Amino acid sequence: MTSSFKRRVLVPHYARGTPVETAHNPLACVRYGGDEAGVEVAQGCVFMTLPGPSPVLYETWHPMQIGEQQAEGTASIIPRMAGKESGIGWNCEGDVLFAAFWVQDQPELCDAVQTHYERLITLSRQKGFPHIYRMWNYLGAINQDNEYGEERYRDFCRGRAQAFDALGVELTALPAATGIGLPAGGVAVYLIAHRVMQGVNVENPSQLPAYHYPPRYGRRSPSFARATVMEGESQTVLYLSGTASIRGHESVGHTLDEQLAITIETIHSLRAAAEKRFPCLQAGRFESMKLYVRHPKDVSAVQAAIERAFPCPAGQAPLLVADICRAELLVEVEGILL
Ligand code: 3EB
Repeated sequence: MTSSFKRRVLVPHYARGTPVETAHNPLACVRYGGDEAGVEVAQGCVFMTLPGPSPVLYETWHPMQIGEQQAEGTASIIPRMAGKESGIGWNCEGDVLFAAFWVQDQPELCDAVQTHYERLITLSRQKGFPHIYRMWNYLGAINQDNEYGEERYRDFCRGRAQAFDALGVELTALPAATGIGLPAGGVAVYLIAHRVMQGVNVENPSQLPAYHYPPRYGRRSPSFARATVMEGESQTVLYLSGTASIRGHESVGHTLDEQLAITIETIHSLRAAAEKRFPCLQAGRFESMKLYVRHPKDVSAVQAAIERAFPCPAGQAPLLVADICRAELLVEVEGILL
């Protein structure tokens, strides 16, 4: 008898204002908003809270089937397992893993970020999920200087880059990511990883790869790919990194309207590059997006423009007011296309 098992990846679902943490048995629930930042594991779920104002946004993570595979040994029937070890909350089921940390604020972020990043990646590998395909990074006071006069985002980028170096991750193997500010506190990082499927990275022809940004943006370049694609037999999923108004390596556009137009154009050009390699994405649409806006006054304009350019299912393009990793950037957009 040949048995097969479902090949799956993780996708988010968004809800506002209501405590849906345990709805539909998610692997993880990220709460954007709350006083007590942190990561805990309870009832077979990772709960992560990021500091911020109410109303709270809940992001729950669910396995989605993208194909069937012949069973190899017992890989098909790995049950859900969750835990917290050396500050890393994790939860896995079958071939998908969610893992996260929260680290308290530090006068200099680099060392704490490097240590926790190495623990996070090492834990993913040790649990059997070496293929990290998407990461999120949120840090307090992202555009402020640390004690040594270095912008905290740049300080963070050093720690992250050193961790990837130390663990032998090649630049072209870095996952898609988001890097965004928080109103307060330290550093929150989470990732999704796969047991057997390596994501395929796509760069954007209109932008320099972030890992090749010149030193004027920081001593170490940001460690991320523009997008990572997970290809299944029945579904292919594109995870789009946080995307802002950047051409080459330079921020462009002073007004919100200019930055919005360039951000949308940048997403189209990334999508076109991905479709060349994965033609099935041509029929795809954005299943969800997350919009980040620096100034509250720009909220409705950003929502309207993105909704027009990339219609998503109702409620699945939530917006967060947040600082963005370059002080001149007013808007950033991430998304998942399938
Ligand atoms: C950019 O393109 C805008 O540091 O992880 C976007 C996505 C950005 C991820 C990160 C930063 C990050 O450089 C900023």
